[in-house]
This record gives sequence, C-alpha cells and structure tokens, in this order.
Amino acid sequence: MERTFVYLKPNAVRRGLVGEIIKRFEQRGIKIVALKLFWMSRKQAEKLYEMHYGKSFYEELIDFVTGGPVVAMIVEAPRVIEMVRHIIGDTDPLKAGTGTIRGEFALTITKNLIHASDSRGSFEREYKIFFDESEIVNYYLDVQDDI
Ligand code: FUP
Repeated sequence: MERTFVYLKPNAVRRGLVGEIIKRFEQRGIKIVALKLFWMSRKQAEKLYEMHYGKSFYEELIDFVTGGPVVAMIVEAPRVIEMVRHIIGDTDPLKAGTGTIRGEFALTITKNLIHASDSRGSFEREYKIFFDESEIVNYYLDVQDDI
C-alpha cells in the first residue's frame, strides 16, 4: 500500500469540479484517508512550491493557489503515486492524454486544476504542510478486495 497527497486547486473548486474529480479516484478503487476544504495560506503555498522560487511563473502560481479555497486529500492504494499521476495527466494540459483530468478540463499549465505528489519523498514532504497525523483516518475499504 502506498499513499499520495492530492489537492484540487481553486479553479477546480470554483468550476464545480470537486465531485467529478473525486469520482474518478473512487471509481478506480482509490481510498481517501484524509479530506478537507480550506484556504491555503501564503506560507503553505511558498513551502509547497519552494523548488520553484525565483522562476518566471512563481508569483503567478502562488497568487493563483492562494486565491480561493482548495480541497486537499491523502489517498491510498497500491502504486497510487504513479496511478494518480496517470489519472491527472501531464503538467501541461496540451500534453495530457485524452481521458485524464487535465486532458479533459484544463487549458493552461499554471491553472492545471490539480496537484499530486510525484514521488514518496514528495509525499512525505507535502502532506505534512497541510495535515496533522490525527487527520488521517485508518479504516477498511471493502472495494479494495475486488480490484
Ligand atoms: P506538477 O508536479 O505536475 O504539479 O508540476 P510541477 O511541480 O512541475 O509544477 C508545479 C506547478 O507550477 C504546476 F502545477 C503549475 C506551475 N507551473 C507553471 O505555471 N509553469 C511552468 O512552466 C511549470 C509549472
């Protein structure tokens, strides 16, 4: 079993895509173990995107992700890091495959609707910016016996 950190960016919330996106994880059999809606602080955004500090798109990115509420999740399944990146599609919506979230609903790189950790190391760093251990719920999901 593996976990990953996912968050739906403010434009996904504004466009009413929260249900559509979560549905895609659930129908794949991916288990949600933490979930919340909140307004990301500038401090959290700067920590999450610290590797992009100084790049041309950095300020626009920070303003965008702190410009409205987001929905953050921790999800669990076998090989879920790679699985979720497949469901989401390429960072650039132009390169994102048909049938992926970005391939169907996103137009630009900065406003690409959703983020997911790209490695175990990223997951360990990222989820701690947004979740306390006490917010992660351990439970049994029957559907994972059938996938
Ligand atoms: P991803 O892991 O798919 O979220 O992609 P990156 O970590 O490479 O980029 C993080 C965010 O920076 C992207 F979601 C959007 C933004 N970005 C840009 O706005 N322009 C770029 O050229 C690259 C990234």
